[in-house]
Amino acid sequence: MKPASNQNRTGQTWGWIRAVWLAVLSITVSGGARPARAFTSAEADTLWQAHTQAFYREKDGRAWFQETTEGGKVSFWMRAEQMEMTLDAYERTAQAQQLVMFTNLFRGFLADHGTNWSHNEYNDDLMWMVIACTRAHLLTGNPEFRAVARTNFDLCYARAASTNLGGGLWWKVDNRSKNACVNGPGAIAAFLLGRATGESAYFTTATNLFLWERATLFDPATGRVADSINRSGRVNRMALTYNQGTFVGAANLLGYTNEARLAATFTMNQLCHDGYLPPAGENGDGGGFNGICVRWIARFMKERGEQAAFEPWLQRNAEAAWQARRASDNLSWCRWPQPTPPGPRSSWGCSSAVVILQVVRPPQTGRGDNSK
Ligand code: 7K2
Repeated sequence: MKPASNQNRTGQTWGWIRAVWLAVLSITVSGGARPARAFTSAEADTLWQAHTQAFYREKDGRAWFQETTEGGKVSFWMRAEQMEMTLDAYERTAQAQQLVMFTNLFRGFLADHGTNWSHNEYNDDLMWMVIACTRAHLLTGNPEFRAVARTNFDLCYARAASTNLGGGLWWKVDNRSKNACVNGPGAIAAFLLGRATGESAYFTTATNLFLWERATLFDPATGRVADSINRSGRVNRMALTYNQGTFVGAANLLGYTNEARLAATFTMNQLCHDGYLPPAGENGDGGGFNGICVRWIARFMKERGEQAAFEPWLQRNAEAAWQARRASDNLSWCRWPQPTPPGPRSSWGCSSAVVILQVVRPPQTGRGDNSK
């Protein structure tokens, strides 16, 4: 028979091993409810600066984003959305330089696409740029931004709104389908123009577009936002993060908090794998979907005090986006937690990581604020 003390010691040793093992397991399995390491606001600066260095170009006060690290100029809607990314950075840092960049991007955009965008047959494209310009107006008071936003919202709405299928906006001028990607942004654009102009008709339009999307594309049982409905009434149920995001954004602005929470929860629980937002193809339209998604979910979370439900998840993604950057130029692609590979990268594909670091605040460590 072994002495009791020996048994005790063995028992203690196993107890320790078990405790350490459980701790490791809980960190791994908890899905990072508390990330092991906390990204900082200096790191948000770094990702922003890396994107600027790789893609932002300016000549004679007119700026654009390169399409890739090799060159080119990014197309209409990806350009509009990277202008929104610039506003996200400004909203976090309040650096006047970022508004100068936005103004140069605005001038560059008008130089390439004019002040009337009716030549573009995609109604969603116009709505994205209206949102960018109206946000910029609300931040600066510059009437030029509002004037262009208003003209183009009005002409887009006039050609896209119809009573077919109960209301809503057609996606394209061929009037074949009504898609979440124009109706969510359309509702947001109308709401922001309501704020920018003080005209109540824009708020009414925003509400009508949102209520049509809720009735037609949203599933209140699950929070799923379907991609589109075609002109024969057939719904494409595919759920994409950017559509979830703009639905949450419109719902939040208009005060439909339950709908916003449902759609955000669906995104977190049904579209993510291991908590990570789905990796999109970085060169197509999808490269920036998660940035759009997170921009509106984070705003909803902050404005409605929903941090307990969504912040650990958003911070886990932001940390992964930071960790996924590559050492050579600090660019981070849209497929975190996988590391960014070497080779040419697209500005749009590298924008989601920048956005998430701007709109999600760093975890508060309890040992003082590590956010600088
Ligand atoms: O089919 C639509 C939409 O419903 C769907 O969610 C996405 C998926 O694809 C298009 S929207 C993307 C368009 C954005 N405006 C410019 C167009 O060239 C582009 O197709 O990706």
